[in-house]
Amino acid sequence: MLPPKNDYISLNINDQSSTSTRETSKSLWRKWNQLSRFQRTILYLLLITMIFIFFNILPNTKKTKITFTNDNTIIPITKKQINNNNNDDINMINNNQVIDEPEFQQYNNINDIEDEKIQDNNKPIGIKFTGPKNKRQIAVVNAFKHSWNNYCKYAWGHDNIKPISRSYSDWFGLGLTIVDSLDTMYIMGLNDDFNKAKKWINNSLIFNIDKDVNLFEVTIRVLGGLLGIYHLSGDKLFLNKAIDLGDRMLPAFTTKSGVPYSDVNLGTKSAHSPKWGPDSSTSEVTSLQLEFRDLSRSSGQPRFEAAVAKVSEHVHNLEKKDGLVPIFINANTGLFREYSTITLGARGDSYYEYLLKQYLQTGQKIDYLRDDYMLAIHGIQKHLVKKTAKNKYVFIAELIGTSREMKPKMDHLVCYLPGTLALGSHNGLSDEHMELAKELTKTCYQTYAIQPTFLAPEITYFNVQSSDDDNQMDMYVKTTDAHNLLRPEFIETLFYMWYFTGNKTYQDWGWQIFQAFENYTRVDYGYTSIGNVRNTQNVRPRDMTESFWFGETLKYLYLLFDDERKLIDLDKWVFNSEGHPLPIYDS
Ligand code: DMJ
Repeated sequence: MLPPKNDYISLNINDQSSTSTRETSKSLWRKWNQLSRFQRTILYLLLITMIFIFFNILPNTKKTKITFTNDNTIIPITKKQINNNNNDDINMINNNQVIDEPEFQQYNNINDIEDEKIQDNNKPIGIKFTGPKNKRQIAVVNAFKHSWNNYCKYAWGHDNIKPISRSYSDWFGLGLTIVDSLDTMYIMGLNDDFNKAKKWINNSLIFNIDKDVNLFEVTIRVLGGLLGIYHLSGDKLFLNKAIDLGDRMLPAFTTKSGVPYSDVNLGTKSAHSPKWGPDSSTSEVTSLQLEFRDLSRSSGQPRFEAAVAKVSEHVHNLEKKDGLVPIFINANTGLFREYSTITLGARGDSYYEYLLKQYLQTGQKIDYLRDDYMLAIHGIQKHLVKKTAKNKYVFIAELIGTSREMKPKMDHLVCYLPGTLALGSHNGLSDEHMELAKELTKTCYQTYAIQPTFLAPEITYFNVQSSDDDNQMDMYVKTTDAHNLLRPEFIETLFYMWYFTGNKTYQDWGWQIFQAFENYTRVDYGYTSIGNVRNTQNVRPRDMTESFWFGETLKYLYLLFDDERKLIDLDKWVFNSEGHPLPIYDS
């Protein structure tokens, strides 16, 4: 008889439970009915508020991204905000039918990218800028507007404006001026202009074109430009374009040595040496790393970083002259062209710059980059640092060809070096580097100040032999080198020197040079390169505005006149060789 007993007990319990539940609900219902209408309304409102909080606020606070305002105040962007933007971006890209690569399709789900980025980066993204703060910055913005408005009118979509003939020129056919200008406009707070440019990027920047381009130039200007503005604005459109471009450039690295060819066809994805010879330039193959690494870190796709890290490691293992490199390297053999010139100018310059900047970009964790940089600066001090006979101006000479004969000549391009030295010194590498930086800054300033236009020539020669002639000049310029292309290097250096020392003299020097640009390069329809800095009566305008005027020269001027030195935090960002800021990672 046991089973029935068990059944009974079981039923009894359930019955008790349901009875008690019924009793409880009855009593709750009774209590509810006893409430006044006012009390019930309050409870309804409370319930609605709790439901709202549950569905709208809690899910978004789980994943927030950190962003910095121009005051460096941290404000969170919710994932919902990001996703709203992303949907627009995806639609725009689909309309353009850019998504045609298998790798690229992996990014159709933008939420995946967001999750990835939140997990492994947490880098500053989506900074807001509020425009010029003082008269000098306003003057620079006005110069930018004068150049840009005329570009929009007469050269829209082309690489460069020709501001005298009111026409344009094309180099790669990639709208270089637009891409190089994006982050400058963003930093200057020129929002309408920026949005107009962004639309063009979305609708008209197409990489599937059967055209050879220079790997280095497109990397620093276009890839760097897209990544820089991606990080500043947080807009995925730019990252997606960058991934497409990166994949089109990767075939350049499929050489025996891994050292890339100089030229690549973005449409056919085939690569080759330059037309003029079998070699690539050393600075070019070693100045792709910041951009390709950032592309990998931002997209979560390691192939870009893998390709460029291999080049850096390869060059690291090559024999050098006290850390100094010849300016040509063969992509097939992977060897330097023996006895080619050693210079910190054309074809050598950014090899040294990217050793330091890669080291900083990767959180100062890759020792060989720092060691190669330190060795190179030591080599520069040993072999290339010279002084003029009269005023003892310090400059960086070149070692020419087979004989490695010293040539007392310095390209304007070398004037980036003091800024780089100051950056290294700020990061604890050497106080001595800062002393050299200060000396070189003075010399570069003189290359401007001694010219009647107050503009530096492309190349300056130096007198190192003492002479009895009291009129002997420290510096002189050859007729063929007397042009000025609106280059940025010295303004870039002044920005770093101002940023790290707070010495206003550097700002004042920049202001003098800016006024010289105003006086001698400003024309009715923009700013032009000139052929002769030595003659105020006839500077021989060349009818050309290079894209680095927008991307670098004017940007660095604007940053130089940032009295608070807060716009871009150099402990969080590193500028690529074309002035585009990329985030610093932990490793
Ligand atoms: C720019 O394209 C870059 O700064 C590059 O590193 C050197 N040449 C020009 C500016 O002079």
